[in-house]
Amino acid sequence: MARSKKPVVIVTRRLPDIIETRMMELFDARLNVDDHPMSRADLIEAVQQADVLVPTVTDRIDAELIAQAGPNLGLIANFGTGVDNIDLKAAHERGITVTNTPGVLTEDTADMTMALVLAVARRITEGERLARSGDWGGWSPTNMLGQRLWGKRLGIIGMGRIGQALAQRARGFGLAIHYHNRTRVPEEIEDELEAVYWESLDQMLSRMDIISVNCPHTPATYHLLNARRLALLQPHAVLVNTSRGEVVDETALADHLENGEIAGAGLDVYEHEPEINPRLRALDNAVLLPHIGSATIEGRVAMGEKVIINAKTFVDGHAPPDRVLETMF
Ligand code: 8YV
Repeated sequence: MARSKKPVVIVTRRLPDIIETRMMELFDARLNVDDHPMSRADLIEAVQQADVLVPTVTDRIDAELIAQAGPNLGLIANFGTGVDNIDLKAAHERGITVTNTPGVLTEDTADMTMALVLAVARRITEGERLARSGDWGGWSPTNMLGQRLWGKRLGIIGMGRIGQALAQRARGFGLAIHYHNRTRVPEEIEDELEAVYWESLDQMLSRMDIISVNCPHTPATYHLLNARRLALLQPHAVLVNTSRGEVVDETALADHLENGEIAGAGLDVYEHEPEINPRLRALDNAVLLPHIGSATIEGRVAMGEKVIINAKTFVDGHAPPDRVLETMF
């Protein structure tokens, strides 16, 4: 069969209509109509047929898969900012360009992080469950007391775009901003956010009231918050993670929450998605969301637009704007 003249773009999940329509105009776009995560066999077929593959966080694009890529696969245009689902080294060794969608989900993810801080500190979901249960005995001065945010210390692990957007919001809630990052951010940003830099993550952990994980998942950040580091947190501390589950040792976190060694956790991401550790699911002091940190209509469309720009630029023979280099992570 003659190959279509338009480049074959295989999209592993359903995207907003407006994005799919535009993709079909521009490319020979093949959509995964049932929207289930692709099976390994389907992914192998996809990398063999595609000129451009558009995966999401639910697709594992590892070295073994990349080794089976067909001769035409030139671009992996990830629908997402985090690229821990892709073996960058294997892709680059094979001459495959990788792009992502940075910047357009910053504000939404920062909003959701702040929402989780509030939900845990002020016991919002617990209160909602009580209100719905029919068991609420009426107002009492000691009912469902949470923690005041105003005047507390927020420690942000990873002061990139999302960390900074979170800091801006948190300042409005009267939180003092502290952070740990691979490298110190420029002085003007520190000044604007009145942010205190901690070179030692361990020291920062032991001094904070709230900790937010906003760094990418890389080999260096895998289980960054392990049992030893979680033990440094104060008993009233709240931990929030909207980054990647793998950054926190989930079993150790469940131990700490069960034993009251920290006050609560707000999680949007998990080590083995879509499975959520049943021990976490059983806890009242854990607020659990199903990886929806960036899930807004506007955000998803903007992500799709970035994918289209990256793919179109690439197939037209130019360097796409959001190239991901191995050195970035
Ligand atoms: C996305 C995310 O929803 O972009 C990311 O890195 O974690 C999410 O907000 C998802 O990854 C899309 O693939």
